[in-house]
Amino acid sequence: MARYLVTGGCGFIGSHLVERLLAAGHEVRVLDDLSTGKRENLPDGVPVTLGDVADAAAVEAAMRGVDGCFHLAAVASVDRSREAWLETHHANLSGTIAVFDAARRARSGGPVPVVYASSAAVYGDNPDMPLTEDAATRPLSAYGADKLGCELHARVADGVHGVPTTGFRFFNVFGPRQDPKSPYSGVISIFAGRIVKGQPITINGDGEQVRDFVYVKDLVRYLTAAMDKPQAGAPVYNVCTGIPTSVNRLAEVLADISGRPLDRSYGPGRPGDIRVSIGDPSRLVAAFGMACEVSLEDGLRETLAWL
Ligand code: NAD
Ligand code: UD2
Repeated sequence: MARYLVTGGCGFIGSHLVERLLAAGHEVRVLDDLSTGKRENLPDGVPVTLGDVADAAAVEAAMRGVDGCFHLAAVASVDRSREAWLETHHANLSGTIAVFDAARRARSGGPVPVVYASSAAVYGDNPDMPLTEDAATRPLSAYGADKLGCELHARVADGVHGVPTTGFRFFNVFGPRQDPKSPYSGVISIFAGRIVKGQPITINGDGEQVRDFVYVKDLVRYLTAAMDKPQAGAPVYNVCTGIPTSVNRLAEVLADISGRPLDRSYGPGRPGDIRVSIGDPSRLVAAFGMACEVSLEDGLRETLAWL
């Protein structure tokens, strides 16, 4: 049994991670400002400290005595990072430095390992599909630039301060508890939430933009596996399937599985939208000995069942 801090644990991905850690018998505490997360996403009894991950004192207090930290707190929206550049920078990059800094001193036995969320947004408009971890990073958004900053500071945490870190470049994650009501949420939760209610959906641009969708329960297995075996050298891994799905196709599959008619219209393309984003999972699979297992269709069924 170990004791872990999960920042952003009340959020979509964080709550699935907390569930998995509790099921494995670990003790978990959460630091979250509830800006997008919800207390109800977690079972009763999980201690939640309400605080800002960019507040060094709050992070130090939350991390005291833990065996490891999963750092997921961030403003997870490309659109929001365009509207609120400096504000999202504080949460997304300063918050990560606060976590690495606190990890240096969190326990008497030495620095605690940190497993943190990066993003496929670091690749930006790199057209070399599928993207391997060695592909050039060319972020297009403040969000992607800050996530790349997290990876650079992870190297400092490891090389200068002896804090073991593992970063994961999540591609497009989906599943239950991804907020269908927020305009900043992922396309699957927005489309699913509307299609089941018989409401129209809007496709940005021509709908032929392509994404690599990862089911959340597949993803959290990698986070816990990385914590079990911290590595030196601040490694970073894609979390992806390598399978492309266009936004048009996604809408059709969702309508098909839910048995509802598809009422779609096409709006202007989203500024800064990436056209194609497909990852190469080879390094992930080699390092952890497991591939993503849940198909898009099965993941969509579980997502629809939760709504
Ligand atoms: P989410 O919005 O559901 O979760 C983020 C959590 O962090 C929320 O509970 C929120 O309240 C909290 N939070 C935000 N700012 C905070 C702050 N300043 N201090 C404390 N808590 C704060 O989003 P998610 O999809 O679960 O994302 C989790 C992580 O995964 C983020 O780091 C995100 O950037 C990353 N990520 C997500 C995706 C995706 O497809 N969902 C893709 C790539 C990377
Ligand atoms: C996702 C992540 C982001 C980042 C990035 C990595 C979310 C919310 N964001 O951004 O955190 O890690 O991946 O590259 O998961 N779309 C529509 N209609 C809608 C909503 C979206 O057509 O109502 C389109 C959108 O224009 C885009 C695609 O769907 O082409 C996916 O959009 P998204 O916001 O789910 O995810 P993305 O890839 O911008």
